[in-house]
Order: sequence, then C-alpha cells, then structure tokens
Amino acid sequence: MNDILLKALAGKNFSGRPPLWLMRQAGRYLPSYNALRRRHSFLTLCHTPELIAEVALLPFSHFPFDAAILFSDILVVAEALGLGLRMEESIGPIIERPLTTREEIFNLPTPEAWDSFSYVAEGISLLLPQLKVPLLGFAGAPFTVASYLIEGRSSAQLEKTKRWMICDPESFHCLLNKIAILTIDYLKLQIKAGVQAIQLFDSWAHQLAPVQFQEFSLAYMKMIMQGIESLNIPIILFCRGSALFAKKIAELSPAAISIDWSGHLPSIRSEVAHSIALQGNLDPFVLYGAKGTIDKEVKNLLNGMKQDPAYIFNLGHGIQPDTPLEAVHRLVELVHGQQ
Ligand code: 1CP
Repeated sequence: MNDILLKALAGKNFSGRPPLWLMRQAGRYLPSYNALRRRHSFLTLCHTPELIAEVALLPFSHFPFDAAILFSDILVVAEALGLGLRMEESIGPIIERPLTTREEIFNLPTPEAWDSFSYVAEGISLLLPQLKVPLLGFAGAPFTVASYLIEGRSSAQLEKTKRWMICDPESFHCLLNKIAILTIDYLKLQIKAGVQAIQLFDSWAHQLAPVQFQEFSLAYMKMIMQGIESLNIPIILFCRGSALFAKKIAELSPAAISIDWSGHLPSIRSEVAHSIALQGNLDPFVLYGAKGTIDKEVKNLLNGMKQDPAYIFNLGHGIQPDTPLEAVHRLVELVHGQQ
C-alpha cells in the first residue's frame, strides 16, 4: 500500500517527494473514459457500482497517481432532493426542476443517504480491493451545490443565487442547512464504505465577498466537518478563492486546504501552520504548454514547496478535458524526481 497521501495529510511525508493526484483525474482527457462514455450515459456511469469502480481505476493504467478518487459527481444530491439531473453534451449538468420559490426550499424532502446512495457504497466496496493507494471520497460544499440547484446549470456570475442570498437570506440559509444535513449523511456513508479521506469542493466560493464567504460558505463547511468529526477522517477543503480565503479556512483546522491556481503556494504556506497540509496548485492550462514550459512551472512549484512534509501536488482546478496525455506523463516524471 502506497500511503504517502495519508502521510502528507498528517504532516509526516518524509518520502522525498510529494504525493500526486489530479482533480478530475478520471475524466474526459482519458481516451478510455471517452470510449466508455460512448457506450454509457454519464449518469449510468455514476449509478452503476461496477462502472464506478471501473472508471475510478482508469487513470491507473496510465499514471502511478498516489490517490484514487471516487467516481461520482457533486450534483447527485440534486437527484436525492428530487430536483432531477441530466447531462447535456455541450452544456454540462442540468438540474431539471431548479428552485424558484422559498416554499420549494421549505418543502424539500429529507432523504436518507442509505436510500439515495447505496450504489455509491457498493461502488466503493468493489473499488477498494483493487487499489494500492488511498481512496478519496468527496461531496460538493453547500454553497456550490445550492448555486446549481438555483441556477439550474453552470452560470458565470451566479446572478440568481446571489440575488436570492442577498434578498432572502432566511430561505437561503434553510437551503444550505438542508444540503449540509444530507451531505453529512452522504459522507458518513462513504466513510463507512471505506474511503480514507474526504475532499469538499466549493467550486463557486470565489463569487463571494469575504464576509459573505464566512456566512454562506465557511459556516456550512464547518457544520459538515463537525458532523463527521467523530469518524476521525482527514478532510481536504477545496474552494476556488482559497488563495484569498486561506487564513479563514485554516481557522477550521482541516487536514488540508486545496489552493486554486491563483495563489502563490509558498507565500500561503507562510500564513498557514504546518499542521495543515497544502494541496495544489498548478494552473491546469500549463499542461497545454510545450515541454519546456511544463518543466519550468512544475519545477518552480516543487522548489517552492521543497521538503514540506505536508504538501500534496495537484492542479489548481480540475484537469481540462483535452489535456494531452504526454503532458500528464511529464508532470508525473517531474514530481517523481525523474528530471
Ligand atoms: O460528459 C461527461 O462525461 C461528464 C464529465 C464529468 C465528469 C467526468 C462531470 C460532469 N463530472 C465528472 C466527474 C466528477 N465531478 C468527479 C469525479 C472524477 C474525478 O475527479 O476524477 C468529481 C470530483 C467531480 C466534481 C464536480 N462536479 C465539481 C467540483 C470540482 C470542480 O471541477 O470545480 C463540479 C463543479 C461538478 C459539476 C460538474 N459535473 C460535470 C461537469 C462538467 C461539471 C462542471 C460544470 C461547470 O463548470 O459548472
């Protein structure tokens, strides 16, 4: 078992190189993923335990990553809440019945995770015996999930969400609270099924001003952390905006903060205690670059975080769907010290 990810999460990775995994490592940049997608819809992949395991393993036939991540999506909670989810080729995820009134929030059902997500637990049990690295579970943070439930799809500015948050904070808080309660239950299911660490994704937190971030994002990440505290598992918090909010996030004492590509990691390290691991943060677009560019940027980051026993190499956001495989190969060589 290669456990350098867990060691880094504990601040004790003395193996001589940081662990490496990539957000969205089991996705569309892999030809084998695209081949599976021609045979199955995205939601079929998410709902079928055998396929969950198969997809999560796909990257390992190319790259010796130091962690696997559960194959699923942060938006499966929309299905559990009865709002419908489908994937449209050129658009991305669509919520079929987005929230439009406060009554719809107050009337949302309170599903049990074991009723809604037993297929995820089954996928995890099929996956675990095939892995030689730790398995990460994950969920969307309440603010990001709420924004999809209100916007209905990806939206550049979150106009409807922010307007709702500002004009009717009471029902907005009610929504965040309901999502947090379901997410706690869902993460407990993942942990009981065997994941060894959890990452929370607050991908739209960068749309919030600092005071709003505290009230509408951070408070609910804290609620989730407290909700699963007794299960004693490392939690990685990823936000877009984490470069700006790192000190605030550190106050929650997560095992790790995943920094988006906009931050300078060594400077952030000087503000965040070594008891908290840092993960990140190569700009995913660097992997489109020539070999010389990739070498320069990756070495820069590795040198900046050298000898840090609580550092995890990752991208500053998900890998782009058309990233060349050779670029990922080069990244792996560099992180493994094969210059
Ligand atoms: O058409 C397809 O095949 C779908 C592509 C795809 C994949 C492979 C989607 C649709 N989701 C996923 C898997 C996924 N999503 C994983 C597990 C795989 C892995 O990481 O290897 C994870 C962790 C996610 C998380 C996720 N989904 C986030 C948070 C991370 C981030 O990128 O910020 C978000 C925002 C989503 C929503 C979503 N689902 C899919 C897409 C294309 C999106 C983003 C849409 C948008 O930009 O708003």
